[in-house]
Amino acid sequence: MRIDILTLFPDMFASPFDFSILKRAQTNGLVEIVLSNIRDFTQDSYRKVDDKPYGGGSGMVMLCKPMFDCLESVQKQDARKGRLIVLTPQGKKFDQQMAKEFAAEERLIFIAGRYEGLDERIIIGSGAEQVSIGDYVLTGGELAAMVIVDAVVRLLPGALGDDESSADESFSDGLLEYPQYTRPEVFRDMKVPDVLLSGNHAEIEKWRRQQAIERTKKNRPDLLNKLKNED
Ligand code: 6GU
Repeated sequence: MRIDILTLFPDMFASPFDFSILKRAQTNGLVEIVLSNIRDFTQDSYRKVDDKPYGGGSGMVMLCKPMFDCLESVQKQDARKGRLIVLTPQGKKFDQQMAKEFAAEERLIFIAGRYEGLDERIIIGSGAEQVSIGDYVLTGGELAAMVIVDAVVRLLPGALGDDESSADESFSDGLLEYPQYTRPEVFRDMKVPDVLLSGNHAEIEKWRRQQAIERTKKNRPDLLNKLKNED
């Protein structure tokens, strides 16, 4: 998979992509992440990427021209068309289902906006999908892009080791994950539940399922309602 990210701050991405599973996925050739600086596609001596909004109001709006020049240059770098995504709090909310869809693409192109927003014609003219990572406002799309890339890359076949399977983790069956324990059996008077030491795999399965349901009921009742409505 190839992932392109168009941003004014490519340096923000160095460290998050340089550790653990994401680093290994790149080294092993599962994913190539290409960062492009929108400012490199300005033509004026100020290297201007934004301007005041028509109609007035606070903040600055990102210009069409550098963005489209950057996007068209990026698109030409590879024959794969890819899925184009603009990161914005106005977008459809990203979730595990969307992560799975994205992981099945051969190329993803993300536009990370800064400032108060993008000229609407960037969205209309490029045909990009708008995606948000949640109901809060970030200073730009960069952190959202990192979150999405992380969630997608770990789903690529071969990205996780045998002992890191994504099959029974939170959200994979619509429930939060069950509680996990490792050694020692007792830590500060807190004991590992007996059932996990019993060796009875059927009982362990049953316990884990119950725990997952209880935890979901307590922390994320909205997920349970979703499950019910799908039945
Ligand atoms: Cl994608 N961008 C910004 N600026 N804020 C957000 C977001 C995206 N998703 C949630 N908040």
